[in-house]
Amino acid sequence: MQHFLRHARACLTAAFVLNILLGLFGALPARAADEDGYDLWLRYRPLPTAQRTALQAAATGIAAPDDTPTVRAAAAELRRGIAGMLGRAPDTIPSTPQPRLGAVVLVRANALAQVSGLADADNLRRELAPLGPEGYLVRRARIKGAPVMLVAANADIGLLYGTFAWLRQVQLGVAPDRIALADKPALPLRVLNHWDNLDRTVERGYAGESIWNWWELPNIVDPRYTDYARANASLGINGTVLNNVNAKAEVLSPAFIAKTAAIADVLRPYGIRVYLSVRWSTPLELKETKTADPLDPQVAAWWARKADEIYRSIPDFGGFLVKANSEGQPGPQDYHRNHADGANMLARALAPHNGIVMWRAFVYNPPAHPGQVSDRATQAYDQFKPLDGKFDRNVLVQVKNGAIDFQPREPAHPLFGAMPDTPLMMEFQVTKEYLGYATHLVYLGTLFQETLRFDTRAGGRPMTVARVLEGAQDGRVGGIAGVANIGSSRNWTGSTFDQANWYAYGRLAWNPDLDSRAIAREWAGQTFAPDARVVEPVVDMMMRSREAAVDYMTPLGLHHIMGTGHHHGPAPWVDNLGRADWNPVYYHRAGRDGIGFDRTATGSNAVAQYAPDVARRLADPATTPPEQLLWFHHLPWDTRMPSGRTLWEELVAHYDHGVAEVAAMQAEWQRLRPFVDARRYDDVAQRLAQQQREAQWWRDACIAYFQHVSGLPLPAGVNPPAQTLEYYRSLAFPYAPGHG
Ligand code: GCV
Repeated sequence: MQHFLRHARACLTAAFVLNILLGLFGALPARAADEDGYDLWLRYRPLPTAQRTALQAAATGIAAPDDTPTVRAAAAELRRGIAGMLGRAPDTIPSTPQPRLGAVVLVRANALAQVSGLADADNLRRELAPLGPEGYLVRRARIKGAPVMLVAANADIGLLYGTFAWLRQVQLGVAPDRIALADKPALPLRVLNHWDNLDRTVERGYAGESIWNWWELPNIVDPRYTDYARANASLGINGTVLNNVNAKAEVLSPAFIAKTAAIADVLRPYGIRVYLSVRWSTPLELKETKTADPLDPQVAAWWARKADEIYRSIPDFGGFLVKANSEGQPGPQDYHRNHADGANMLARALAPHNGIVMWRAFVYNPPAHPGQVSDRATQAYDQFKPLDGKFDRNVLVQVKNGAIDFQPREPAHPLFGAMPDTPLMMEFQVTKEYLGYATHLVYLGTLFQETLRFDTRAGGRPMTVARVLEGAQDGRVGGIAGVANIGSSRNWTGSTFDQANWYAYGRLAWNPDLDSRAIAREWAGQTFAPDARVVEPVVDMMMRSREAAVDYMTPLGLHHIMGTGHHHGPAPWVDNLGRADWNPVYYHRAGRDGIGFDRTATGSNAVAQYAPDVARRLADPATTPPEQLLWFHHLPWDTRMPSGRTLWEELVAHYDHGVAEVAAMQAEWQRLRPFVDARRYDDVAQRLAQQQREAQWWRDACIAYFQHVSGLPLPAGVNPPAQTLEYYRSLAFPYAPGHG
């Protein structure tokens, strides 16, 4: 009895304390049901009661013309979204002549007149005119005095984009009657680049196999392709390159053209065109020509015939992406021709069909003489700048965000702003080859934003990279590409937080001026719950995550000191690879005298490739952004930093800070436990724990190595590395994923 009373008292006290807590902080939600992440940000979970009532009134039915696959896809998405959020499906009602009160009405600009009783039709048409073929208008309107939710556009794809935009707002908890949107994309080409091989392996892929099941195509079509299309269309992505830039000739065989056509059929209603990466020497390898010289008429004729063949199966085929004379791939230089000769030959084969060529500028050659060291960072500019204005109108030059290779931080590529007479495409890497794969939580929105907002000062005036892509220099608009992080994993990207990188890429592709924090908020609200108690900590973790990775991997402008081949983990000591510019020691140049790559006039003079205003700033360590210091300068270890520390002390402090940041992210995630379903919570928690171990490893191995080469003692109060340098050097990762 005594025991019972004690127990009852304890329970009452606990209940009392809980009541007070709930009174103070609001009711804790019951822990949500497990989710596997398949639904991405299109979860459409039931809304809280108040919002549900509002949506119920605003979405009694869907009125949409039932005449094209794209509009049908929009109506289906509306139905799915509303049904999910309300718990009951909306009615389907005719859109003309008069949809009823509270309907969501999809209408094309040229059909506005047929909606009888629609107030303001003329104004609506005027508002729509500048929004172009892909834009949309979403707002309340009145039909015979009754309020409706109008999604209007000049073309079907705008109706689909507008639908997704409206659903996004509703999912984020915006009251339906307060949603008013008018938007259009800034860039016409918003493309994903899959580095997917025909055997379903994925180069630099960390999310399972390729989603393209080439073996089973074209007769067996995975429904996942439709969900892929929905997710991309929800962001406005309108193109996808299906295969790896390290391409195989077979992708242009009749069998693979049929497989590509089957994928194109699924993606078409969602406004997504398919493209293929092509191997320069394809006709030669298929033994259908005797050379691959771009100026040989037989070669040009072969490509023209091949283009005709493709377009017979895929009338809206987008075109080719080409990696040529890069990392061992064949190209026009094999025949002493230049990149423009090669790109233009392909462009002429595609031009009659309105196809385009995306020609990559990711090139670097071995030094002409053994022992000679040229700066890899200067080579793309050296090869492409002289070709400005020499490309056909349907060629775009695709430039990586930085001049080396998707490092945790790179200065913007000097080609942006330097080719005013050539449309340029940005190439970002969404998959995290150098950023901890799908294991580390690193939100790339901040990285993308940093490059897009970089002021090139081209022409001596403000000119961000985003404006360059938008054609501010001569009106020829470019595009944007992201190396996809998508695979066959149930959650698509290998981890929940890697979904955010796909999301952020797509949103910035639509509007390069969007703010990465606002994007993170949108994503978190849709992916977890539109509840500030979840969104704010999640966003905080995301916003600090990339800087944390830079700090524990490559602080202060260090770069390319990762493990050989797989790029996993630290390996600053590597000095024995076949080419000088594959070795980490080539990039950090650390020794007794100091550390960093001198890219000023006393070194490789890469700074001179930037516009004069930028070059001047980067030439002087005092005016170089501290986060890029060792990218541009080789400095003595005792250089005094703005913080008052020496360079050596500063480097160590950054490594320590990176590790501490991961610990802070872990703690933040632990506090989110009550708000996130157990399955996703545990998965993220395990990844963060692994990230913590690997951040510590990066920090320890790098400090051990740089201490060894500098001969300096550890700064006071700093913990020594857990293991010896020899231990870190001995680690091997023979089966690391994604290594082509
Ligand atoms: C597709 C880096 C990657 C390669 C990739 C290459 C490229 O070197 O490590 O895997 O190859 O970039 O972008 O072409």
